[in-house]
Formats: sequence, structure tokens, C-alpha cells
Amino acid sequence: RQIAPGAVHVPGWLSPDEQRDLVAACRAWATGPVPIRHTVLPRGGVMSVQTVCVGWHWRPYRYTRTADDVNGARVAEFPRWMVGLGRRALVAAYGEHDGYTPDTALINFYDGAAKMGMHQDKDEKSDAPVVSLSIGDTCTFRFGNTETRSKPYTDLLLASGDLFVFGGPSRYAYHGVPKVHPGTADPATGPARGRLNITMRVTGLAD
Ligand code: MD5
Ligand code: FE
Repeated sequence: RQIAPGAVHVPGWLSPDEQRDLVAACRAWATGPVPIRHTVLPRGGVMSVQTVCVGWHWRPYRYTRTADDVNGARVAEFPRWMVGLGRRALVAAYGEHDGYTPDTALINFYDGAAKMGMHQDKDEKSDAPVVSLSIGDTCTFRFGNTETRSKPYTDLLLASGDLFVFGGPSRYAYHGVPKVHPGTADPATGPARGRLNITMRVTGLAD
């Protein structure tokens, strides 16, 4: 389960009921106050994943309360139950949560063709862990190193219900999603198609 120091994979952590409830919550957030959309990068590129945020809005490369690059609305509140879910995730991965209090979640939807290139998550002003939950189609996840976006890296599969916690020395590792495997999800728990990834983070920002 430990992939690297601080990087812990817990397959099948979410129950089918929890997966269904998270899909329903994400479906509601996808419609507003800020609709889910493909993020446009500063140089004009368009991300293939679709993203909606709760708590803080992520735009490349900072967090704001309002989605000024979408419709100007304030993002939905980060729900208390998600703080509890984040703490349970840290207990599952590390045995303790140490007061973990995530204040933002990025919800990424991958259709069958979406990918995410190798990158580091470094827009947070906190080195608290990132909690990642996968629901729906299985993907190939590429976990790299902290120095370069190329080798050495390890490819692993993330399936519906899997938890991954990235903390400590792995917090700033390069990572990406080179492939989603369409049709691999159980239709009883996942979205009708594609893959949903929820990442909880601590922005380190105060209103
Ligand atoms: C995903 N999402 O599967 C991934 C899971 C993103 C993103 O990369 O930025 O939305 S989160 C993976 C992650 C986060 C922080 C650190 C590390 C991986 N890591 O050290 O490998 O859609
Ligand atoms: Fe990332």
C-alpha cells in the first residue's frame, strides 16, 4: 500500500454507498454556482479534464473565492462532512489525522479520452497532504519523482473506491493520468461513464 514515503494507496476504501453519495454530491456541484468546465490555461491551452471546485476555486495557478475566469460566482462552501471524510482518509492511510482540515476540493471529471499531464500540485501554501478519491472508470496513474516530470516513475491503476494520500516527501512529486480505461466501472456505483477524481487540499489561505 505504501508506494513511496508518504504516498499510500488504499484500494477499495469507499463503500458502494459512499461512492454513490459522492457522485450525487459532485453531480449537484457540477451545475452550480460555478458550472463544471474545461479549464483554460494562461497560454490558451484547454485541459481535457473538466473541473469544478468547492471551498476555493482553482485557476491556473492560484486559488480564489470567486470563479472570475468562469462566471464570477463564489464557489460552493466546503462541506463539514468532507472534513470528516478527509480525516478518516488520513487515519486509513497513516493511522492518525493530526487535525487535518482540508478547505478545498477539486473535482475532476475524465471522459474516456481525458488525460492529465505530469505536474506538481504547488499552488497550496501548506504542505498538508492531498487526499485523492477515485470513482468510476479505472485509470492509469503515473507517480513520479520530485525533480523532473520524466522517469523514474511508477504506473499503477486507480479503480473506483480507491483512496490515495500524498503527503510528506511525496507531497510535491510529479504525477499525472496518462489513460482512463473506458467501460471498467461498475455502473451501480460510478458515474454513467468516465472517471471522477476528488482531491481534498489545505490551501493555507484565510478568507
Ligand atoms: C487525478 N488529480 O487522478 C489526480 C489525483 C489534480 C490531480 O493530479 O491535480 O487534480 S491527485 C494526485 C496527487 C496530488 C498531490 C500529490 C501527488 C499526486 N503526488 O505526489 O503524486 O485526477
Ligand atoms: Fe495534481
